[in-house]
Amino acid sequence: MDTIDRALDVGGLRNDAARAFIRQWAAHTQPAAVEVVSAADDARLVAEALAAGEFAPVTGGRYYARSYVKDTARSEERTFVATSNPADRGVYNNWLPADEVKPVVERLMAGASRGKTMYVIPYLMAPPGTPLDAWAAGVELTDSRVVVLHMIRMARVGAEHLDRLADPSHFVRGVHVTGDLENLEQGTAADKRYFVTVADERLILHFGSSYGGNALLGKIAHGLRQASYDGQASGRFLAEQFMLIGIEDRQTGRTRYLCGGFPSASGKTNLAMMVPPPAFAGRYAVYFLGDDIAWLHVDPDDGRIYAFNPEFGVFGVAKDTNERSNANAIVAVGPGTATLFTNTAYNEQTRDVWWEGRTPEPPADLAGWRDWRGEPIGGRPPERQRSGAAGDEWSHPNSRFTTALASVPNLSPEFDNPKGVPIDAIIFGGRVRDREPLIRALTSIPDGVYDGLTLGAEATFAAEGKEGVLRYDPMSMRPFMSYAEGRYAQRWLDVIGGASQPPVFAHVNWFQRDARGRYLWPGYSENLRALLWLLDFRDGLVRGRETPVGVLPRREELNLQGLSLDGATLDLLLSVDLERWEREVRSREEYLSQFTGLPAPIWDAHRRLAQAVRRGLSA
Ligand code: SPV
Ligand code: MN
Repeated sequence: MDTIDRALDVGGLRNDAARAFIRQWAAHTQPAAVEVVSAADDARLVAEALAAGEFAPVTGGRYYARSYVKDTARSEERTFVATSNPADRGVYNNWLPADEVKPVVERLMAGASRGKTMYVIPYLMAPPGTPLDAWAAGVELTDSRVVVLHMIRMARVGAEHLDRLADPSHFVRGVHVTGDLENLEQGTAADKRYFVTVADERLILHFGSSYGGNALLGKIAHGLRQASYDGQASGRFLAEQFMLIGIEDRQTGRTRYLCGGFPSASGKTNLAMMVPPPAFAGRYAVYFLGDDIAWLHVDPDDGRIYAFNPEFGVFGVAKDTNERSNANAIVAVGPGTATLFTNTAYNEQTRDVWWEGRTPEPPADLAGWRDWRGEPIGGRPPERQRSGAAGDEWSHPNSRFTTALASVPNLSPEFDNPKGVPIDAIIFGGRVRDREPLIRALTSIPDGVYDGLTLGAEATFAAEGKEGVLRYDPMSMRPFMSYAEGRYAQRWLDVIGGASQPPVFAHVNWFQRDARGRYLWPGYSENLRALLWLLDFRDGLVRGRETPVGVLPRREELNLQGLSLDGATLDLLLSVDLERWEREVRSREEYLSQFTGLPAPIWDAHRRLAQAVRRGLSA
């Protein structure tokens, strides 16, 4: 018996197909050793990471790591979906023929793990026992211990997850090779990074990063890209970049479940960890099920849509996370949670972390503080120490915390229900300055699906695009699309249309501003008020006001108890600027025309909206 076989035996990895996969890739990337890991290895691996200098200690049994300076975020330009079927090419999925791109990545990976350990991470992207378990198992091979420690928090990790498969060879095969980060020419024309999901082979090959979705293959590559492909290939489910929450009404004893998509930086994690406003705390509770991914399916027993979060942890943006924006997150990353912080600022004397927005001002005493690059703040010229200007931040804008679901204070007891929770409402929300009202309900499935497909967030100077121009992000899946958008829209119509009690759809916007640029709505906890209106609307307890763009709350239908908001502001929040909408309709026409095979009911919904807006304007 050779050393690889022995390592697999020691790690309890009995699955023959997995063993063959590991042997094949070990022969190719040439690691010095192979090691199977499980969640039980966490403490030992943390100790090794501390000893190796990959982690620095944070008080309360938490840890800190810096990434390579040019490896700080998911790269959309270097991410590709490959298949053998050209019909899978979409507008957003960067489709490549599998036989063309596979050899390119394989060449980059050849011998690239020399001298390192190849960690074998068997994992499950689902609560154990789910009806979708045929699509949930995977094996990630990685040459990074830090990646292993993140995966242990973000997914259910252990060889046992491969022992229960109905078809033992049906698991996602993921290969992650870090590569020589200092010589990959990131962001240039000669960029050597490749993040490829070969979706029709269920094979994920990621080369050239050890950050977030580039390297934790269970999360985005499997949980979203591969899963959405599997969902349509099997006809069994949808996989979406959605948060998932429960709202309990203690008066009726009922808990209702909502899920929904928001483009990045639109507050999904804050929404899912929401604390009800003080005036509501006695009556309502909000429960967290997930902040980034939901798999949706129709339950054969009652015909309703059920959803679960396939993840096991939270990989949250640190920036602006504080007691007011997200009190539950502050607890979830607190002492005793074994949280991993990446690319925040770090104090090597006090073993503390800080990020922009954690407190209004950075720590007053600069002693021991280093920025995310590892440079001492005290070593900067005084005017750059606390300017907050771009480039002077202490933490990277995409710095993150990684913590287990179990540490989230408002975690729902249903989070690991294998079937998921029944969905009452699906919401979409972007960051829109002056067109989208606080909330508008959509009463037909095609109208709701159309609304999701036309979701977007306004570009800022920081992101690509012209200031204020909408960057469309269908269902918030733009970076995670795995097949053509027309077919994707049809899948949505089929799945939701096949439900016995379809959820109600709504569009929300917490980011409306007045002419002077001030936010009209306080957001955060107060967002619960809009969601409660939606549930009342679904139950027929309120009727709302019909407008060309959907049903809006009447002023008196929103529960504003404990919130001081003047009448003029409220009117603005619940108003529809039809002239802005007319421009939006034209821009949607252009956007939707890019997609081939968009189903007729989607175009019909678009024309209905266009006509209603026109009629409203001439009324
Ligand atoms: C996102 O970018 O939407 C994430 C983080 O959830 S990452 O896993 O890096 O993709
Ligand atoms: Mn995400």
